[in-house]
Amino acid sequence: MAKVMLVNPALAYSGWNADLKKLSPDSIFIRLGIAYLAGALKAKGHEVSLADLRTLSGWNEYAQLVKKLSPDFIGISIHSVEFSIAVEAAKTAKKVLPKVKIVAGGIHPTMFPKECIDTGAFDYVLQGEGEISFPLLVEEPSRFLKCFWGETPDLDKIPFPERGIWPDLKTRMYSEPFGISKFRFPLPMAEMINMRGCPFNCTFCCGPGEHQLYTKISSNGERIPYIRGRSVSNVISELEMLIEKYGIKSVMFHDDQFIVSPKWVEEFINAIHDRGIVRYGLKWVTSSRADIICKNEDLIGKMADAGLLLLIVGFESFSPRILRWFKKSVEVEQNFKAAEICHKHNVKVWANYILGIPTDTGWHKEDDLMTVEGVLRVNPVHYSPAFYTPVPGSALYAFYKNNNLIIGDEDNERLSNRGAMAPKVKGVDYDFLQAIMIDDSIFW
Ligand code: B12
Ligand code: SF4
Repeated sequence: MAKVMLVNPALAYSGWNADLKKLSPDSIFIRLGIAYLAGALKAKGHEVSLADLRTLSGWNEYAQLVKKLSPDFIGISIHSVEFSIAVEAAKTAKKVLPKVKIVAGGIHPTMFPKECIDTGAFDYVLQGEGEISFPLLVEEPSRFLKCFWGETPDLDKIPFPERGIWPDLKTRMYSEPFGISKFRFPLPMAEMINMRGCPFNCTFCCGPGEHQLYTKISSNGERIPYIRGRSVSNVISELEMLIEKYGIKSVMFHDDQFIVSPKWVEEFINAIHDRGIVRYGLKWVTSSRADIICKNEDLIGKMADAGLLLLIVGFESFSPRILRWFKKSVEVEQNFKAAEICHKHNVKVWANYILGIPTDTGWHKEDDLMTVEGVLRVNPVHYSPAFYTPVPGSALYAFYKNNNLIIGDEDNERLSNRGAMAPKVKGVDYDFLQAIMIDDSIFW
């Protein structure tokens, strides 16, 4: 049996000593990838602990925790915006416990394994999914190369996420994560995910990164994207477990796109009716795209009848030029129509949109003005703006990097640890954006 400490380095959009009373998804959400690894490790008899940096006061407290827990292995889950924090976490742990083996995993190490190894901070990089291979690594590390691919799991056969490694899980479940002034979710709320990967190819998003992360080996030996979901019965079993164990009243499905297969969604809705989950009163929230909502109006109605309260819609922009630049495959009119459909079925709309996007013709403030006007017309229950970030692994990242447009230099480490509202791209007037941005969050 090995002692494994998992690290959630999610400081970038949150911070040390994150206050759970300040309602923000970045501070409150657990990380399901880590919880899945914990479930898989525990099922094999390993002892698992957690260092969620947001719950600590700083690097000193983290070093003390490493010393106290004295793990054999440390696994750090890394998104690009957290890369420098993850490197610091690995280096700090090595100073305290020079013999500990440190493993990097998640989307950033999958895309940039050499960059991780070159820091000298990690002993291993696991690319791809970790439920099968991470337990094997901690059992017999000598079998593994420094950098290796995790075996692809069957999503119906892996243990459910072990959320209990968060000692403050109940507080998190009772902290409504959205901070919407006009509307509250029934609590406690749990987080779940069905799909791994997204079939769309929007250029601002790290979809290509996900295509590298969720993969399988094809019959001719090539590694290919493997976008897939769980069976309806597997998702229902987890929901029933969460209702029984925690008495959850609501659930957030973190899928990139909940409606990838309308047939699956229909089956899921029938199942939650049949199992009495709708009658019990469970409410839910998830994400979708405007074009998908327009194509599936009846289904949106059925989702609403089955407890869907809120849809997070990635409108992203109301400027045709930016929608084309983002290869969103959505027209401005579809954005408006999708919002109408949601309003008609009494589903509240959370509007995600992005400001400050220079294209190959430069930055045009008119694009952002169109977006702000558009999003006002959509009348969402919550406005969720972000300043455009060139995300490593996205199709557009190369354009900003090659044209020297990224503020604060170009390497991934320096792009890390910046909040959603920090200036990221040269040539954008961020004072202007601050002035036109709509901020209706109650706490931040
Ligand atoms: C839920 C979610 C959020 C939530 C919660 C984040 C969280 N704490 O998990 C919120 C809303 C807060 C959020 C915020 C942001 N997010 Co987000 N988010 C997601 C989303 C939709 C699902 C994550 C998830 O649960 N996946 C399912 C689990 C099972 O998979 P997994 O995490 O990949 O873990 C598996 C493997 O990666 C591996 N693994 C992971 N860690 C480790 C560690 C070790 C040691 C090992 C061995 C293996 C391993 O094994 C796991 C099990 O198989 C993903 C997209 C996606 N589908 O993954 C985007 C995604 C991770 N987010 C992304 C981004 C860009 C952001 C933001 C920057 C957005 C913004 N502009 O505001 C912020 C930054 C927050 C941060 N600190 O990183 C990008 C990251 C791209 C990148 N290059 O890093 C993604 C991939 C979306 C995308 N396609 O662009 N996000
Ligand atoms: S923005 Fe949404 S729909 Fe587009 S590729 Fe990313 S997750 Fe998929």
